[in-house]
Amino acid sequence: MKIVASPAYLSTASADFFQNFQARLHWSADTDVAIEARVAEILQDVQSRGDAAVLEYTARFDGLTAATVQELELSQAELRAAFDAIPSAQRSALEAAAHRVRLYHEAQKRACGESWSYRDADGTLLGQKVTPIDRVGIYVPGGKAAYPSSVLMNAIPAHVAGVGEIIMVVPTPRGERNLLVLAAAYVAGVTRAYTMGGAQAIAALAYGTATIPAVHKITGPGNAYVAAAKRRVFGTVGIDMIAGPSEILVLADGTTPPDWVAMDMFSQAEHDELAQSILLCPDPAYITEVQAAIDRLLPEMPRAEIIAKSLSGRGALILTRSMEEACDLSNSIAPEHLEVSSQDPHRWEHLLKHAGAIFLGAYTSESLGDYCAGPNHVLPTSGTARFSSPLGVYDFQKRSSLIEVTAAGAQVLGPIAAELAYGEGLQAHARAAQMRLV
Ligand code: HSO
Ligand code: ZN
Repeated sequence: MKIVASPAYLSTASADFFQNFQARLHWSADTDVAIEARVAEILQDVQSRGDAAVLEYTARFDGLTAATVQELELSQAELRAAFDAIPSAQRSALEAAAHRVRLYHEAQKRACGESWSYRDADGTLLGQKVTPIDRVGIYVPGGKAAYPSSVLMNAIPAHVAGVGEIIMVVPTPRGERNLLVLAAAYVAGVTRAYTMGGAQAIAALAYGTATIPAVHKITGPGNAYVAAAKRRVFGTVGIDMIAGPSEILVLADGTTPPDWVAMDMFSQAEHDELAQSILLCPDPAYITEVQAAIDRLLPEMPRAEIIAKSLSGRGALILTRSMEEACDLSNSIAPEHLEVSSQDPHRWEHLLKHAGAIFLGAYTSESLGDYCAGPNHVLPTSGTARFSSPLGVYDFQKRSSLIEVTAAGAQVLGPIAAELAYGEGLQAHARAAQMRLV
């Protein structure tokens, strides 16, 4: 049977555009109550029985039996051995990608990850001290979404931030290790790794066990159980975002070869049947060419079925009245990845406000950003780019305010504080400030 990918064809000029557009866009992140209940039970169990519970769940869900949790630990020598065992072309690519991702995050740290302070006229020192989180956990999914590139994208910013200990967990069904994932852990500077996954691994990281030290923050994607577990341990530890399916929005002025755009749309669609690929373009003839490229290229794709389901179920080719209108529409979607496929991308860039990552110009395929350009590929999805940012060095740091009031400064601040403290009925506050007045 011939596989076809038919994204919805929509025009902003048609009367029912917004209705159809909303229907396409909608994605429900509703959590499954059965999953929630199961996860709550697992978390509780690991919290009370520790290592023994972790071992039982790992045997039951991953078919991996071990007598102790130490046996599930991968030593640095084993990570190194994995690196040595992969083909040399993969070794070089991993190192080149890691190098660029490191440089980018070092620049990010210099720009917005350093402590700062100033003194006011009385000599009072005010500032912010930036410190790394002591210990973080990185979840790496097993199975179809086991991405070595995601190991780099999570561990490198943590390393650059100065995190003391980076503990990776990766489900390893029946003990079959993913060498490329372990090699990436080696390259990225992971300090400890355990072959365990699921809600039980999240629980072990959040609460700690006799063997596994509790971490202070957990990042990294996972399945519905892992997402539910991360939501539940939030508060005990920090978490990153809960990622939805991948998304790409291509804003095209019709000057990029249509095959390039079709393949870029495939590149996100191949992640997941629920991934979303959207083209916005003011030129109807170009949209027809992209659809023709989709039809021609799809049969060559090993993941044609996933791509077809994603494009037919959630994809859209949208004819806009102008590039300006396309920019507005893109802002209303706030996509994870936004490609500005134009010969003059900077003309449109200043109109674009909400996107996880913006890829400028025909040569900037989103896939380069996924692996090796440098910026992080962990990005806000499902419209959350309206209020959140890519994973970065700042996610592995925290900030403490610094205040040093001089004797002269205390004379200025004391009366202000005392006045407000009496207003709030808090006498000790007021008197503490007043005692320092001369
Ligand atoms: N595009 C994905 C990341 C990824 N792509 C990993 C390939 N490997 C996140 O949006
Ligand atoms: Zn990708």
